[in-house]
Amino acid sequence: MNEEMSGESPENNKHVKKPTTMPEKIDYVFKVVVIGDSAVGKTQLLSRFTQNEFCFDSKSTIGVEFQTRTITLHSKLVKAQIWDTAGQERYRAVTSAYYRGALGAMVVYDITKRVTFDHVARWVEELRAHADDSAVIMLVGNKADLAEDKRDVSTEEAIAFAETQRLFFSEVSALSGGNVDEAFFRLLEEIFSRVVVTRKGLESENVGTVVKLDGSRIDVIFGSDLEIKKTNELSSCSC
Ligand SMILES: Nc1nc2c(ncn2[C@@H]2O[C@H](COP(=O)(O)OP(=O)(O)OP(=O)(O)O)[C@@H](O)[C@H]2O)c(=O)[nH]1
Ligand SMILES: [Mg+2]
Repeated sequence: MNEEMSGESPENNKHVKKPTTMPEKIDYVFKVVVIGDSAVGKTQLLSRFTQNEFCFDSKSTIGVEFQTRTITLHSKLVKAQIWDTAGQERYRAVTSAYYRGALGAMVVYDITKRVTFDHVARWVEELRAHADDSAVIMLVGNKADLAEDKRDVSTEEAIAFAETQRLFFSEVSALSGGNVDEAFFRLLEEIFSRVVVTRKGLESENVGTVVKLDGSRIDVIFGSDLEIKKTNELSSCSC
């Protein structure tokens, strides 16, 4: 008997179970931090990657925020937890807590502002001082949509710098979305192979103690000195 014939609708029939949404089973949580000078486009890169959105009137970030996107890598569900903080010096009193537990980092500069590229070495230094040695680092030149008229840092120079510092490199545009997914996926793939594949190899060889990094082990920062917002649960636009 179908619903129309019986006169019963799922709402007035107590015995009809409402469909429940099964919580997704996350296999791994990867924390990635995004750093770089103010106004290079860090927040908009996160918005583009996690929500496919862009805001022209983006406000400077104050404190710390994170956004997440769940992706599938090698048949595993990976939650990328991407952390964003202020590039402005006066808001940056939180360094070690921010870097704690990060498996990857994006160091962002603006290809139209030379000074933001000149500061990359300092950002990498800070990262290496605070983050785990095995963290995967990617240098990201943002605002590639402005490359034709306003470029101030050549791709060749950035590649040469990335090579000397052993960083992955990508030029992207948060505005157009060009290369954004590719850059994040490349970083997350590399984390996956370093953290998951390497550790599995070690497990199978029985070398040392291997901690499986899974959904139950998230290094989330809590502290009274930090202002932390999970932005993608607040509003659809980060402006
Ligand atoms: N043309 C262009 N503008 C961009 C791009 N990404 C960001 N912007 C603009 O650059 C400005 C700064 O972007 P934000 O994402 O707020 O920069 P931020 O690095 O997070 O800055 P802080 O939070 O101060 O550290 C905003 O006006 C954005 O609209 C891009 O890919 N292309
Ligand atoms: Mg910001």
